[in-house]
Formats: sequence, structure tokens, C-alpha cells
Amino acid sequence: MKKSHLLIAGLLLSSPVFAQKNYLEEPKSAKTQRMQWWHDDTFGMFIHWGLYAVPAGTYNGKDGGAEWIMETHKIPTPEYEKYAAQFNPVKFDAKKWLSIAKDAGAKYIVFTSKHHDGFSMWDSQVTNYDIMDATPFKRDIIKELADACKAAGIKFGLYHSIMDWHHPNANPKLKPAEKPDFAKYRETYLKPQLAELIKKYNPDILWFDGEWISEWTEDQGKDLYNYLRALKPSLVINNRISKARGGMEGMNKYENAAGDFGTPEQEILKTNSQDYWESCMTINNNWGFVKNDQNWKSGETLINNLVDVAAKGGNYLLNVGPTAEGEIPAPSVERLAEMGKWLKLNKQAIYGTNSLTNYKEGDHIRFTQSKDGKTTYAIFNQQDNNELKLSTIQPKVGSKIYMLGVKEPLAWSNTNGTVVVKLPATLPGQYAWVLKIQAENRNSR
Ligand code: FHN
Repeated sequence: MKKSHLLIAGLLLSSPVFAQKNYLEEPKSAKTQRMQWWHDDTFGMFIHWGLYAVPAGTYNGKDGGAEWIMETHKIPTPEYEKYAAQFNPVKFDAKKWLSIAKDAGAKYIVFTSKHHDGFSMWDSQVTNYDIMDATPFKRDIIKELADACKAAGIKFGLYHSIMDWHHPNANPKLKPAEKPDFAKYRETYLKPQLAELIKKYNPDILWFDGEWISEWTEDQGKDLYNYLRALKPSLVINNRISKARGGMEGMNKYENAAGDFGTPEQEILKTNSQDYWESCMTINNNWGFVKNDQNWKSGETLINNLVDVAAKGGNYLLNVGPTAEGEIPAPSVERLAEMGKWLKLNKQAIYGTNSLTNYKEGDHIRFTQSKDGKTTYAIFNQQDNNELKLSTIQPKVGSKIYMLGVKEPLAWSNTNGTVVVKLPATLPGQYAWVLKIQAENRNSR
């Protein structure tokens, strides 16, 4: 090819027209491949941590708000900024946090890089309102967490709020000299900070929030999605980069929205879904640390939630809110450890499984299926006189039925489609048990 043609080709290919790939037009097969690890991992640990851990839910003697305390008590920005000088989490130990996540059976974490209060939990080049410049702690928390994730073999995700109560061009309540210029915030602050996070810490997931503000639009979400995927094509990004989710139910209300998965919050879908989705939930009642919130869900409830979510084809993102000293509250650690103990025995029924069209039988039995479709897992949390009756699935004639955690196969019969499985006198572990059954069933995904 002549030099002149090479030059023209070079100019064309470097032009935005050719360079800008539209990741929103990604083929389904490519998305399935990109999302496979995320869907297989099923269980993640959410971490809400920032300046709001200092007041810990109480301001001027009044309770209310956690990570929302600035808004709840209408704390003026200069007043709220003072928490930065008090933020010195001397007990923070990223490796310890990751061992808690790993012991829980979590396969990824999602950490709040910047919540609505606008405080950056890393050494940002576009602001001094960050952990390195504004606090006595002066350690790059996000780098320590990213390194600990790598060492622990756990995927790393970052939560990032589009809404920003601190930035003069993002918070319409502030009266800067000129009218807030949201586009300026988006182009000279939001996007550069996200580019920093990707380039410095290489996250696997970006988890947006605060998209409900009137300044944010679906078109801006699409532009941001393409911008981020161009920086890291393998990124997995939630649907709160767009405007599509309908409130806390979390699933898209219209087609072709930006984002890869739905985000039900504090709730689980009522039925299974062929779309990617992740239910995020607190263990007590708050995302950020609240010293007076001792309303902890039981380990049994959390395990049953995980089973229900997995049977419906979703992921479960369970939150911890560390203290201002940098410690994950003991009641959270205890419950996460119970989940890890259960998963140690029953993990093959959760990780890397698919949802079934008939994902449940009654209120106390859920089903998942192996990827090859040959094995169905019946997960139950109630049984009568050491028997479990099933009619939704039909084991292969002559096949063996096992209980996870029990060596010997179990006796079973099938009379006109009613399968009765004889359970061991002593069941392994607690709260819920798994039968491994060779049964061919129609897969919902
Ligand atoms: O306003 C936030 C809230 O503080 C928390 O971060 C949750 C967790 O997803 N999301 C928003 C409420 O929907």
C-alpha cells in the first residue's frame, strides 16, 4: 500500500468515527462471555465506608441517617467537611477485610469509592477532598483493597455516586457565582475520576448510584457506558448508570438501557428472571455504620436469601458498614462466617449454577441446575419425619441421589411422579440442605 494511502487509513482509523465502538450494540454471545464470571460468582460483599462513619448515625445528639447523614440533618458543607480531619481509621486492615469476605464465601467485593457526600476514598488528582489530602490517615485505601483482592483471588468492584452533594457544579442547592454547570462536573470531574479509578485500580465492576437526579439522562448514561467500556472493555457495569431502573425493584423499565444488570435493593425479585440481576441488601438496617443499629438479620435469613436469589438466577450483594476506626462490626462478621460455613458444604448448588424455569416447589424448596443441565440441586429448609417429597423434578430412573455433606447415596422412590427421598437421621450443618439429583430439566437461561 502506498504511503499516502497508509496516511489516510491512519487518519481515518484514528478519527472518532472509527475509534468509537458502540458497546451498547455488543452481541448477546459476547455479553454472556463477559458476564460469565460475574454470574458464576453469585455472592459479593458490599462495603459502605466513608466520612459518615465518624458521626455513625447521630448528629448534634439527634439520630438519623448513616451515609445520608449530611442530607438527613441538612449539615452545611463546611460543617460536614470537618469529619475529614477526624477520619483516622487506624484499625483498617484490607487483608483482614478480604479474609472476612473470603471466609464468607463472597467471590467479589464492591467498595464505595465516592458516595453522595462527594468524598473520594482514594488519592484523586482532580480534588483535595480525598483520603490523602483531607484526612490524617493519608493512605490510599482503594489501592490497599485492590491489592488485597488480587492476593485473595477475589474480584474487585467500585461503587460510585453520580449524585454529588459536595461539588459546586453537581449540587444545585449550592449557590456558586454562576448557575451549577452539571456538564462541566460530568466532563471535568465525574469522568476524569472514573478514568483515574480504572487506570489506577483496575476494577472488574463499576456499581453506579445516585442516577435519579434530574440532571442525569439516559443519553448521558449511554455516553458514560461507552466511555468506560472503551477504557476497559471487560468491565461489568450495573444499570444505575442509566435511568432505566424503576425504584427499589431495580429492573429496567425499558429496553436498550445502558448497564449490564438490574439492581433490586433491600428486596429479592418475586420470581426468576432471564436477565442479569443482583439484589443488594444490608445485614442490619443501614448501609453506612450506625452505632445504635443492632437490628441484625439472622444467619439463617441470610442463607435463605442467598438460596432464593440463586434459584431465581440472581446475585446477592450483602453489605457491611465498617466503623470510623476501620473495623467491620462483629455481628456482621459472625453472620458472614455462618454463610461461609454453609457454603463450604453446599457451594456447588450455588456458584456456577443456572436458574430453572420451575425454580421452586412450595415455600421451602428451591432448585438450581449445573451448567451442563445434567444435575439438579434441590435446596430445602424444612422436612417432615426425615423425608422430602418432590414432584417438580423427575430423577433419572436408576440414578443415585446424594445429600451434600453425606457420603452414602439416599434411598428414594417415585410413585406416579411423586418422588420421596429418605433423609439421614442427622442432617449436616444447619438451616438448609441440598440434594444432588441427576435430572434433566428445561433451563431458564
Ligand atoms: O442512596 C443510596 C444509599 O445510600 C445506598 O448506597 C444504596 C445502596 O445501593 N443505594 C442508594 C439508595 O437506593
